[in-house]
Amino acid sequence: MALPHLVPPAPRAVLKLGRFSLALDRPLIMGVLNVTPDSFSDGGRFFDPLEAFDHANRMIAEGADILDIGGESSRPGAAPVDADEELRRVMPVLEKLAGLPVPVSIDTAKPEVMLRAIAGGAAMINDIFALRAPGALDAVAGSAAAACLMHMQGEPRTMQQEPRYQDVVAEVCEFLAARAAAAVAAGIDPERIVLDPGFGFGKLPHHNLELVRALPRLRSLGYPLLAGLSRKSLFGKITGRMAGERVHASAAGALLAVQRGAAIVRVHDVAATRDSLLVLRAIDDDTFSLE
Ligand code: HH2
Repeated sequence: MALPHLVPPAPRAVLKLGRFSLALDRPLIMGVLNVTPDSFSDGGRFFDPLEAFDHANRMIAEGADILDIGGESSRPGAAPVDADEELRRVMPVLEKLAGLPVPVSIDTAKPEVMLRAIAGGAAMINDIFALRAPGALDAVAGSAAAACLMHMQGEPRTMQQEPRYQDVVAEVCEFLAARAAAAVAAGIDPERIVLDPGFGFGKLPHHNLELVRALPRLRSLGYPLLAGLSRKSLFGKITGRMAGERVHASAAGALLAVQRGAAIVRVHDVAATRDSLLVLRAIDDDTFSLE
């Protein structure tokens, strides 16, 4: 399949998210805040809104540029959650965080949740279904919120059973280009769109590796890329470690994704990621000040 853009466009200067505008001249760190009992690596730890608030402040102090609150786990086999329950989990935390100087993203695929979250101050909607639910495009288009459009083959319950691709990179490119076009056609400002290949979402380990290698090609679609590799099972396969012990592998993964063109890394371990990205910057940018 011919790619829609063959020549990489000039890198975009900023990402607009609600009332925020973040410069893209350095990689951004999105800190994960799962307000769920069952997320794959931190389920139950921040279910209490006060615990969630403390963790959010810790991540900001460690260098998070964006916080991503999720009220429903997308791990294979996770129990689905209805919109009322998702709102019950997410809204009290959003209310406490909306006044902070860091944009808050809500990880949801439900238009009802999107609308309430945006009204409550969310600056970004991070949708693993890429705004495919009926009403989702309009929910975001009627606002100033940014949108992260992610690729997934299948749906979370069954996505890891037998993912198949002829050419994983071409298929992910084609999907993301089509979703970005649908978002722009619905009225979402291109400066508010982020694309994500969806590591681990209907992908075998070798598919994930191919997609990391192909980040420069995905970048040629013309939108900032988000990479969500943190603590994922790919690193379990590579290192033999459990989810909570994948900090070092995840920091390496974030670094390598940024080197290949990711603009945002979605991570659980903000301090480790920040340090690894600072080392990269010190080496790559000879104006980086060590004084
Ligand atoms: N990964 C997860 C959830 N949301 N969103 C984007 N854009 N990209 C990702 O790679 C991504 C995502 C899965 O991680 P986590 O939130 O820690 O787990 P769970 O879905 O079990 O809550």
